[in-house]
Amino acid sequence: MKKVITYGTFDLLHIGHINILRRAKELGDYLIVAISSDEFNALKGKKAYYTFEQRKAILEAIRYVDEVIPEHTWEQKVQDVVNHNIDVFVMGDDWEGEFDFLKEYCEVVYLPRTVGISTTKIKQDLNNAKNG
Ligand code: C2G
Repeated sequence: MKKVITYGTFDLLHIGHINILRRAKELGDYLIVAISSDEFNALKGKKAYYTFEQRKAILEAIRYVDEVIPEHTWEQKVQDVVNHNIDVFVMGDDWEGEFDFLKEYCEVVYLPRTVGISTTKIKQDLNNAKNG
């Protein structure tokens, strides 16, 4: 069984998230998603709209996702790849090159981001609509 892992906040789930999850799953047979905890989000300078538990439940409902684990630190990736016998690590190409150190342990794939959508854009558009 070819195991794939990807990481992220996945807040306000949108088509960009679905596209990367679908393509990540296509690279293997089993997809693990490591979702940033609320505390780790704070480290990333992010405040998610949905709590970790809500984001976890939403991702677990997606057909491409087989397992969801928490992401607590930047440093846990090597341990995750080893502990879960991961074959392929996937991230959007906004992270191009950032995780090449994992190439010692598994394949590292950066996939093109979906253009024109982001959680930040959703929040901005909703805010603009509200303010007219
Ligand atoms: N993504 C995408 N297209 C978009 C928006 C996001 O392909 N329009 C991808 C990102 O490249 C990332 C994943 O969706 O691979 C999750 O994005 P975020 O929730 O923004 O995650 P991020 O804050 O980048 O967290 O340790 C890694 C970090 O936890 C990554």
